[in-house]
Amino acid sequence: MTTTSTLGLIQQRKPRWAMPRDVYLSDEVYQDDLKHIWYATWVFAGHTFELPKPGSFITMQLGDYPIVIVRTKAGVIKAYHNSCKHRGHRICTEEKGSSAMLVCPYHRWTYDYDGQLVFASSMGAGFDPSEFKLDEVAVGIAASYIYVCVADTPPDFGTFAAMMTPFVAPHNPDDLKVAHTSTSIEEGNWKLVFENNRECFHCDANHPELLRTYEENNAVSGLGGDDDPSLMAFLDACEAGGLPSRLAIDERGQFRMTRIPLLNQASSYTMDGKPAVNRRLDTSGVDEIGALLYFHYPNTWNHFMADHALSFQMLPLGKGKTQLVTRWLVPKDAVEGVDYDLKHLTEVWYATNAQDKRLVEECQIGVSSPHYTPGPYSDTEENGVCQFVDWYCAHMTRALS
Ligand code: 3BY
Ligand code: FES
Ligand code: FE
Repeated sequence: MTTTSTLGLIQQRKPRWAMPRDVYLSDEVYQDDLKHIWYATWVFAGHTFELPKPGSFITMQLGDYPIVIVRTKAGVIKAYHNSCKHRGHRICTEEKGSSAMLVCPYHRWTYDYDGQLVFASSMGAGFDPSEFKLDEVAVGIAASYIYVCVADTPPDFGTFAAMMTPFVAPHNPDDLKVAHTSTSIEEGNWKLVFENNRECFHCDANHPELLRTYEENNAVSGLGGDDDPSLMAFLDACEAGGLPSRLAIDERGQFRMTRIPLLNQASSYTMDGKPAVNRRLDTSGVDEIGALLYFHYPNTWNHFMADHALSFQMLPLGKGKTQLVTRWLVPKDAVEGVDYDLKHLTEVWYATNAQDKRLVEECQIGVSSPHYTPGPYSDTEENGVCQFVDWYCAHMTRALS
């Protein structure tokens, strides 16, 4: 008998083979993904520098949960369920901004940034505002990265923060700003988006702009043979300059840090390989520091180069629809048009993202065919995809058993 439960589908998957069709298509799997991954683990929400002062806020939609993230009067970053305690209207409806209080647009219930209801008109005697405090969402912060978790009892954040911070901190993440953001809606399941990201097997055929500077070689990402002498010399030089660089990976595979050299002495993901910004993020004094790569499942991958950084944030909008937000990060005192040119900075990843969006969408169409059957992974080029799928299957098996 064919089983269609999430666990049954996962058990059907052969090691080092793509996953069965319904893992991407079924409502039940999507609900299980939300419940056991998106609502149970830490999700990247934005950067601390996007909340520059008390009163700053950003909002996000995490599955069915609208969330608002604020910087309080005391300067602390907090997150709340963005749903009014009166009749449920979303309190904060803008993507980002700044205001003295959180005022619900429906009937003007007003909350301070500590979540206290401080104004509600015409509620009569006996109404006690202290009973209508906003509900907090857990926040974890590491090296400018704000993560949120809507679980009642969030899993440990400290292990990730302790592994990630030494890698990212030398790039001075607290002194960055967002130079540019792009939001793309991809008609594909979120797992297809991450699978696509975790291999460069598709790069030769699809990413001419990226391949000017990005080395399509598994030996550099800690997923293939690791003893290439020039790679070792690169890693040694970076580490001697105080930049942790050698592969570090979570014991369950949910997050990973590693540094790679860029191609042809390039220092940035630009069309000419030259820096896009006339500043350095790091103070290592090492000429070529390549790119620090970090991912955290289920929703972010990141690149830190000498002159700028890129953060990618994925959020599911439905079982076959995913939002991808790309942020280009530059030193906060860099001035557009003077210290960097926006086109030079963004053109490679604009092209790459558009190419990847197409790949994901075509993959969703192909996987949706009743005729689709999973195929085997390359034993040299798709170790990263396999690592993601192994993590996913192991995580879901633990959660559902
Ligand atoms: O998309 C990424 O982040 C990685 C780097 C280049 C292509 N891909 C494997
Ligand atoms: Fe927010 Fe009425 S629903 S004030
Ligand atoms: Fe790609």
